[in-house]
Amino acid sequence: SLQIGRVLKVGPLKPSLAATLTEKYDALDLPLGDGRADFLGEYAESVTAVVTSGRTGVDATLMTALPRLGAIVHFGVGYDTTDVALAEERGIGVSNTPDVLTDCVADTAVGLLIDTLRGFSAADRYVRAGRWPVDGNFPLTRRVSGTRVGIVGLGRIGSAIANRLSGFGCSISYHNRREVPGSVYPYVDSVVKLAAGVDVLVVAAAGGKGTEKLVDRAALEALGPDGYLINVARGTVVDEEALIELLTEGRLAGAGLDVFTDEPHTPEALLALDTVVLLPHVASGTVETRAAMEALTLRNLDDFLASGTLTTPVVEPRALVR
Ligand code: 8YV
Repeated sequence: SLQIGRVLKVGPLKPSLAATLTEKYDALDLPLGDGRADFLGEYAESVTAVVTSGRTGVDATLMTALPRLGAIVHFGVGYDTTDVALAEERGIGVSNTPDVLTDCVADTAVGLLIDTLRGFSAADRYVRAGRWPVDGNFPLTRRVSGTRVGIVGLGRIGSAIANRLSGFGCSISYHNRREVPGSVYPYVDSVVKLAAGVDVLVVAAAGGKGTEKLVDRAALEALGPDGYLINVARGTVVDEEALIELLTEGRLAGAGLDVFTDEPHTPEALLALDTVVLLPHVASGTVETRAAMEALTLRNLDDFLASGTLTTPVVEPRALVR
């Protein structure tokens, strides 16, 4: 007889998604910490699909503990917390939720850029602290329209950011793993060179081992005391220690950050800096986009359970695991 196997939830998920997985798919929650070994002893053999998010993912240890696993379905476009190389080796399919969040993430990048250069969050704090009548006009800030912007990672999201900023009369250039064929924007073959020629560097590259500290100390130094860094990708793509040091010493003008290396923790040193705008990883966080991400997550799961394929695969499932 055909045995579909179990769906396993790994890590915290959007509550409505978690509820649907429980009610419609009889999915189980992987316990955190202590109960995990006992749970795996009982259920590991039956699990064929995992639903997780970029926050948690499936590492080599968990993947190895699930011998019949056929698909890892991610809520989110990023999947750097999952060992994709091992999944590929084992024929385990991996999916994400591309496209549906591109607009909101690009909107956030532009909003964060404007906030950082114009100091809106700092100005808001100024008003709330009652300083306007006491200290007078807020200090002058930096013009956004017409600035030179370098995009690190000209994928779906990077391109959407570039298109939006073109509307602000910004001159756009980019760095990418490889030159993007047909792109109207000039390609620069290193991050350091890109940083040296722009006012603002916007990070929109995928996370993971291949991009760790891609924006390194040398790139941040090249950006310089009048330069700004905006990051809506992953904290790991930037040398965070160097970033903090340069911001603290005034060797970078400012930064707008939606992502950090150790979320949900944010480095203490950044909290005191008025030149920095800090967001709690909200770029895709609208009602509309999160609903679309949820629907696409479930479509991937349905496809896998029905036919062993994925709707939006980053790794195609090789074996039909039932
Ligand atoms: C989060 C994101 O994943 O899609 C991504 O890669 O970083 C975000 O959309 C989302 O909050 C789910 O964890």
